[in-house]
Amino acid sequence: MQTKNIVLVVGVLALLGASALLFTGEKKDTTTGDAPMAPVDSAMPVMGGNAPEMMVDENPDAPAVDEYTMTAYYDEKGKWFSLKEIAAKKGDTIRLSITNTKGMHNFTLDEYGIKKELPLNEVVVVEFVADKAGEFVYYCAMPGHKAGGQWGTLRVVE
Ligand SMILES: [Cu+2]
Repeated sequence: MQTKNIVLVVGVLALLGASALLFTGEKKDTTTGDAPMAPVDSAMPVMGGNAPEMMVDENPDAPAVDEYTMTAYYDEKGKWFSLKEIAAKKGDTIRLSITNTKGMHNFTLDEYGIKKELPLNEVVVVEFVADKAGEFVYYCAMPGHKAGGQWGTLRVVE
């Protein structure tokens, strides 16, 4: 997520730079005319209107590393993962840092062949490439924990 944002910011900065150059070029061309102020006013809204459109197209298929942090625990109401949903684009790397703060738990994601024990008060990093599209349920395979609420949805879109 952070990587995506940085890429976006860099893209916007590059865009602003390009717009400035473009703007300077137009200004030079039009100053040879009779009314130098008029082109400046008319050019402004056009620049503003173009920027958001181009931001959407910024690296749409670039793979990213999605980092998440969650805890595994239980309370009087059930057993839980603090994160109920993870969304990714196919091909993204998902890096989950999980800390078991109470009880005995594991992180299981059958479709990706993942089953990691979560020792108490240790950060366990689960990292994999989301190379299968669809909706998958990650859960704790300790008896009764999934039924007690300890599961979430991994949503991978094409
Ligand atoms: Cu559990």
